Amino acid sequence: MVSTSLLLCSTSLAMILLALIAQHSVGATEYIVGDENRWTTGTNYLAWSEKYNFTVGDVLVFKYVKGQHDVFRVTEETFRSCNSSSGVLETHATGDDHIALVEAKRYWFICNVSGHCLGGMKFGVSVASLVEEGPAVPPAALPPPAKGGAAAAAGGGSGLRWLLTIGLSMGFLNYYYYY
Ligand SMILES: [Cu+2]
Repeated sequence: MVSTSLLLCSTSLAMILLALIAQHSVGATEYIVGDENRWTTGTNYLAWSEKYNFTVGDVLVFKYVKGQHDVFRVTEETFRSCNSSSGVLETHATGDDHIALVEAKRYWFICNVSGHCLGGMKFGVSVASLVEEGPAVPPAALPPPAKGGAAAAAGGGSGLRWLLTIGLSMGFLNYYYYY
């Protein structure tokens, strides 16, 4: 009885750890802009953008009827003015546009169909680096602070490897002690 509950307990812990690892190592979450409303007029995209915490590697997916809308990634100034005569960084118009958030910074988007930006088809997102959004590990278990961006990213990686090692060790211990 005791050994069975021990087994269940440590197995669940190992599974939780592995789930954490999977979630963080995959990294790229796809977000449908506007959720079920998708990319269209009459949706509050400011409210939508505040529902999620975006991290580097995530992807925004703009879904709409091709020709009815488009997607312009713009500067903050153009986002605010809705005047796309300048400040346009990239444009998309397929109706199924996937835009990867590759840098930790703010991204700004508008629809450039006449009147749509002023009507509310515009939003910005703050994209956090992977290090700031690291796994929920007690401070003592984290590797020592690394210097610089690249080194910090590598530090996050070794934290995940540490978790993986613990998870796998628990699996092996279970195997040897209870079978
Ligand atoms: Cu539009």
